Amino acid sequence: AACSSPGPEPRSAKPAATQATNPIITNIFTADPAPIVHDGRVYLYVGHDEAGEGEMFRMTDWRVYSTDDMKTWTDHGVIMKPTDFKWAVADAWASEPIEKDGKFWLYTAVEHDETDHGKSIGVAVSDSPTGPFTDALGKALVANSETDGPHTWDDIDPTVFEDEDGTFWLYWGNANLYYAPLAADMVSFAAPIRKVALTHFEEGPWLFKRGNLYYMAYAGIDEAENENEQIYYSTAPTVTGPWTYRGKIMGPGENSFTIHPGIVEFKGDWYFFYHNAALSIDGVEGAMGRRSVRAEHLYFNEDGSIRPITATQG
Ligand code: FUB
Repeated sequence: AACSSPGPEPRSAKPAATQATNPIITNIFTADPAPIVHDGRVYLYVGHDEAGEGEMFRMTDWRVYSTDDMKTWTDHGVIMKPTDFKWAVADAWASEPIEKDGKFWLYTAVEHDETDHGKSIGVAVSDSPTGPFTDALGKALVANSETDGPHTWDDIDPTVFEDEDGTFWLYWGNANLYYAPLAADMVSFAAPIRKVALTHFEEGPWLFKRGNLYYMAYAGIDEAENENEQIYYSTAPTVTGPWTYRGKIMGPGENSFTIHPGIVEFKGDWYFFYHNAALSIDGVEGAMGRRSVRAEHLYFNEDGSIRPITATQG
């Protein structure tokens, strides 16, 4: 995710000229949206949900779509599969790309081939935002970041961000939120991995900056309120904190245990990408492992807080 200026003042309730239509992709099930802006277009990276009945997730590839108006989307197809990493066996879980010096680096969560590793983070690279992406390292960038971690899937959901000083930062995690600065080669760390606790944090961090404020949006659980994930956020004066909890951005995704944020500024408007499981395709109903990616406008208040967002129906 990128640094950005504060942008225009919040708008009235009047719909903006660029209105996203939901769900964005209606012919397949998609999840874990990761939008970036490049050369006047939004490139939207998603996982592809194909779970059958009784299956939690089956995700065998990542795909990219792009638009220049937030209305008409071009399908660029499959850009990579987990098995393109020789050391991985399955699970195209949440991923996020970033551009550096004309190359596109994709940080991904996959199932490692050694069962005791569980989920690990790989890094792939391409000369184009639409791929194809190839393994940049030949092994996992992160595996077992904590030998006594909470479970085997704590190394998932990477979010990557370029700070004003040119340092790239990776945050990731489930239950625990880990972070470290990337080295100039983008495939190693420049400092040891650290950990930070954020209110309600569960998974799916998305790091971005607006003006002087760093934002971490994430999926979290507040069991007193709902058993499903909701989107919360915290803000900080630096990329490493200290983080202040600021509240909820969006409630639970319809029909879905998970919800996953992706936030981007495009042509002066801010957009919040997420998924729910409200879409049915040819009589196949949405489910935990059959989700659909969507987007809404996002507005900031003068104090930098984010106005709560309600999912559009349909
Ligand atoms: O799509 C698989 C997992 O579900 C992601 O990694 C999490 O963020 C949740 O959306």
